[in-house]
Amino acid sequence: MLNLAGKNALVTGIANNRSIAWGIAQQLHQAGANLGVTYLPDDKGRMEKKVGDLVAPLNPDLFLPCNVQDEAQIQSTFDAIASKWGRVDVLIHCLAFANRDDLTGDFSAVSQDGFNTALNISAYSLVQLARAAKPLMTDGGSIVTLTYLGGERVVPNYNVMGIAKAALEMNVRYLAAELGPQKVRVNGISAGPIRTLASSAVGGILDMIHHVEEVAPLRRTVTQTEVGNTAAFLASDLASGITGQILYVDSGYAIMGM
Ligand code: NAD
Ligand code: 0WE
Repeated sequence: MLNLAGKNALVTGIANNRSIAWGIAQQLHQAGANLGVTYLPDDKGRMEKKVGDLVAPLNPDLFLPCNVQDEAQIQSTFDAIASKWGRVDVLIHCLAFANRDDLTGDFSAVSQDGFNTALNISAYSLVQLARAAKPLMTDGGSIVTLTYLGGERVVPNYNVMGIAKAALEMNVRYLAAELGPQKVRVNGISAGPIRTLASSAVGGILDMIHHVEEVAPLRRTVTQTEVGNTAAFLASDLASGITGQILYVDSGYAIMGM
């Protein structure tokens, strides 16, 4: 049975009740994990309040601001983990960002700044978090990130995010090779399109969802809970032989050629 009792799990990327990370946090909690949650802080403290209220029923042990663009916030997060837990077993990386203008129009129009922003926040952040977690994953561990088909095939308008996801998926493999001897596994979940804050800000997401409902073998989209269950599995000892992989949770969409 899936059992995460006694495991300390850090979840990044919760913005609201539609976030994939929220689906993951709930399933980790249900499986008995001890949770730490980070949020992206803003100047008015809105996210702290909003995400804090949302996650309160899961009784997180740690609740910390962590903008991955600020190395000092990453350091403080893992300092707090070191003193409160002494060890971390599960790291969920569930965040991405590109400038909105770079998710429409010609891909080649992307600026150097826009390219760097997308790659920094969406791909390099996994390396930063894994590096900080590494010395604290003393009893093995599981790192899980979220990716999308647009990182391996062309999806209209996904543009620079596709390049970031390609880099992210390669980060998964290099990190899996580095951390494997320490019994730390690193995997990605390639989720089908789900309506969230990030995806709803993108033009045409509803059309993409309808397309999946027509074409995917299961004839429907996936839910945050389904992604959460897969993340809980990958976090657990049931997945002890799996590392460096990208698992599709996409109603089977990615197998189709026509
Ligand atoms: P979301 O908007 O709920 O989550 C994105 C998160 O990224 C937010 O919590 C936001 O605060 C965080 N974030 C952005 N910049 C940050 C920074 N500098 N530091 C720290 N956090 C930052 O949207 P979501 O759809 O749940 O996205 C979560 C992950 O799932 C992303 O990696 C996304 O690419 C991936 N994904 C989403 C879909 C989809 O259709 N929604 C499909 C496949 C993969
Ligand atoms: O990874 C994502 C979303 C990533 C994302 C979304 C936004 C919108 C708001 C990153 N940065 C931003 N920046 C913003 O300002 N998905 C997998 C969802 C998604 O996004 C798409 C998709 C799909 C699916 C963009 C274009 C085409 C398809």
